Amino acid sequence: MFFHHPDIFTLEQVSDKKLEKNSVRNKPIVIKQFAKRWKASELWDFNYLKEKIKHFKVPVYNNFKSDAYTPVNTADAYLPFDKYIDLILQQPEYKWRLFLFNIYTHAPELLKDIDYPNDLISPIVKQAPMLFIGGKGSITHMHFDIDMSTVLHVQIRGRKKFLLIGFQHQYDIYRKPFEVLAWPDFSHYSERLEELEREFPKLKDVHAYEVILEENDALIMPPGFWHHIEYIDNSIAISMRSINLSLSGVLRGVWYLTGMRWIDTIMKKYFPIYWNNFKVNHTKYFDNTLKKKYLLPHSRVQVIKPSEVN
Ligand SMILES: O=C(O)CCC(=O)C(=O)O
Repeated sequence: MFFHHPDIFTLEQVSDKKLEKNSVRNKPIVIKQFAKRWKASELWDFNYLKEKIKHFKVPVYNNFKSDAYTPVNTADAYLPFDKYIDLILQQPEYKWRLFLFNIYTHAPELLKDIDYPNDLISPIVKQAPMLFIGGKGSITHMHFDIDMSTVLHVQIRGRKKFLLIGFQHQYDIYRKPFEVLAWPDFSHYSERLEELEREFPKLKDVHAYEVILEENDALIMPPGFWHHIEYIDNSIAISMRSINLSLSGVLRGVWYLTGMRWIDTIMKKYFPIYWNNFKVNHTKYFDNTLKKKYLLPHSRVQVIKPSEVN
């Protein structure tokens, strides 16, 4: 993999309109100390969020990569928010994530602590400011956002490391057919790069960006950008999105959100082995070794998922 740096701006440079909207197209952009003006920057911590969200049941996800049997878009568990936060605070090894929690719908009181940055990405989907929380060591596996929108990700507490790869590399990173995910597990990729490239040789052609987002920093991800995220600390972040209004963006977004996801959901539910093997056989650049690794036997033996093992 070839590593590049994103463009880095200060808030002043952004306010001076030095950041042209067009430059958001193909390269990730970091804006240092972006959220400094937000009330959230001062107010948000785990206790404050506990007071606001209380025991509302939230979807949480573990660090296991999804497999042939993982239902599409389903959380690994549902917990009362305050209990989930206590687990993060009391157990340093608790690596579970709260993913895509919509504060507009479920905690609108928090909206007064943030601003919609319409001058940066527009039109912003006002109804979709999403909260992301996770314990130190949590991992959000490599994926791209299914709606092909531009995403502004704002880090409020803690730090996170992002590995970012343009959509055009979808086959070089071995995208799973009919999914927004990739076959390789990029967990702790920095320490395992050679091993990863040996197993998945096309990764050698990939141009990637690495970003460490610190408190108050914001990251703009262009439409379709693949992202893999490692939580360096306990973390609180929020993301906002603007729909990609280009014709290809709209067509892709609609197909992915409706057709592709629907087909994948049904096939995974009723024919998981057949569907997995279909995907393996239709993954571009899979050699025989990789096929062997991921093909599942058509046996009647009951398979126990890693998440079911105590
Ligand atoms: O921060 C995370 O864990 C996930 C963020 C993400 O996937 C997104 O903003 O689209």
